[in-house]
Amino acid sequence: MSRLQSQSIVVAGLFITLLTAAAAPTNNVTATYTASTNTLNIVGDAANNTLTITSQNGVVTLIGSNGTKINGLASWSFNRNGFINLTGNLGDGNDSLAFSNTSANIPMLQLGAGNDTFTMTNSKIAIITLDGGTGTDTFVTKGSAMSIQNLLSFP
Ligand SMILES: [Ca+2]
Repeated sequence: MSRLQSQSIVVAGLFITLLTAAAAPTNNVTATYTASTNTLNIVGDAANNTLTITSQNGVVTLIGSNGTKINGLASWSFNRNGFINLTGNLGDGNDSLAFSNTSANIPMLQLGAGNDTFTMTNSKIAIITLDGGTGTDTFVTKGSAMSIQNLLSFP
């Protein structure tokens, strides 16, 4: 009797493990830069995507942290001097996007469901539409200049 119970527990444990592995998001942000429209598009997955976008010497770099990869890499860059257009959707999860030393127009950026954070540091940003999605979202600015038209779904 006790041997049978032991086998049942093992089988149930395996089943749960397999389901968890199949549902786990990879925590990757797909980033593309289209030079003709000067647009950086970022698409997150269901994980808690955490990334920084920063600029130096004509190079814009996206850096993942807390397990987030950018196009499967720890960081990803493209050449661009001056402002960029930023679009995208970070999807589900508690996403965190930090914007540092970069000038940008944001025609449309969705942070998706979850408790998301958008932080700007030493940046110049014109936001047309920033949609926080469901959840309790946080908007932080440090030493930045910005103009905002639509800030949606923020407390
Ligand atoms: Ca996400």
